[in-house]
Amino acid sequence: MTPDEKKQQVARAALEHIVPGTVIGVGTGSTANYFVDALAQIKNKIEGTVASSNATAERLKSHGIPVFELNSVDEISVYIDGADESNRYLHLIKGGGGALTREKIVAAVSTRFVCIADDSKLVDVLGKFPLPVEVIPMARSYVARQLVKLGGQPIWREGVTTDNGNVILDVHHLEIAEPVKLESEINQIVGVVTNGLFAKRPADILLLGTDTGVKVLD
Ligand code: ABF
Repeated sequence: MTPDEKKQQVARAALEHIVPGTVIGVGTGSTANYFVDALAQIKNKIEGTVASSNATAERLKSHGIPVFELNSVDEISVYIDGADESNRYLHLIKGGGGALTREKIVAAVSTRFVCIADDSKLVDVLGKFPLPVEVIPMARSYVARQLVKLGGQPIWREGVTTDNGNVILDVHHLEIAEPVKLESEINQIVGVVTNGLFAKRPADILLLGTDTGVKVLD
């Protein structure tokens, strides 16, 4: 099975986690895109969606699926999104697609977070995938120096502006033994908006696409 076939497989499997008649959160990236396409087939079963990026909002609307502003919604029953890496405890690295801040906000509001990914994303120790950090533009160099002190090698994702008007530093060469601790340490650096570690609020369940079918970790 190709990685894309595995992503499609888990995207379809995620439909079983939808709570009918509610608002659901929808993430960003190629796996989330397959989920949006699958969701279109059952769109009448949900009240609508909140999207974690402008790109996802456009894709949802193109299928005729209602998209609400988060501030007009009281509750999100479930958030479905991909990841760049996950460990066995469902601590994630996210943000390769640049939407980490909105993804973290939607995940925080959602009762349940269902992560969908192909099996190449499961790792023993997080950090091989460079950790994205969203930063207020004027603080970029300062934040980069602080990240070096934490043992990483930050690289500015040049030419990229997030949906929130900020920049991204991708931090290479981190071996993340304590994801919850590092997530808070990076968030303490003045000028950091969010980092791509989803450890304090991990996924509740991980659906992994494999050659032998969908594997469930929770
Ligand atoms: C988002 O999409 C991210 O947080 C992560 O960066 C990415 C995963 O991409 P893909 O599904 O294309 O592998 O959920």
